[in-house]
Amino acid sequence: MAFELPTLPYAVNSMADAGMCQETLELHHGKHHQTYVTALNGFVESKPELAGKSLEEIIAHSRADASLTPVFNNAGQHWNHSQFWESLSPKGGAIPPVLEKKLIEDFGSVDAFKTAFRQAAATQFGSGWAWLVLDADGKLQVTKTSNAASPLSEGQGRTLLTLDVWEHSYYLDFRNRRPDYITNFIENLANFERAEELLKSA
Ligand code: MN3
Repeated sequence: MAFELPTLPYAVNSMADAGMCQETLELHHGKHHQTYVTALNGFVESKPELAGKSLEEIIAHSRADASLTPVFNNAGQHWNHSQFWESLSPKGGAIPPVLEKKLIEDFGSVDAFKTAFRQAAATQFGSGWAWLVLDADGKLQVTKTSNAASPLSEGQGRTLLTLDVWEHSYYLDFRNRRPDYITNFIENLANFERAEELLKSA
């Protein structure tokens, strides 16, 4: 079974007024993410050792093997982007009560969480990702990873929310102003409802 580009859970023009235009989503999902999926399927076809493995198994298998770096990069980016589309919502930004309580418990305040997330996303040098995860001790943490790495590949915990900070994710809307893209995500686009659902089911 070939890997497939997931369908976006909202219309491509649904966030145009909230800082993510249709062209950004069309290019990012339809071109960038599709390219990772196509490349991954090519590797699976040409490397018998990958046959029948799940995406998570391919990421684990290729992570520490330098000869499989291109496999890791494309598999990781497929997983990361699949998380990212689910982390966006046209009605995002509002933090529901169970998640809010847990954020206050683990960060001291909602503002402290937002500051930590902004800091992680802004200081990820070059390309990468910022994450809200539930760690092995049941505590919320903000982490960042470079390129195609993720909390899954780095063993940082269970992903609740992520933000892509590769330039292709914000250049049309925010040019070089990554901090504005990050703040807009937290305030208007972040799907905290889903993060809470994942927290509850953990
Ligand atoms: Mn991307």
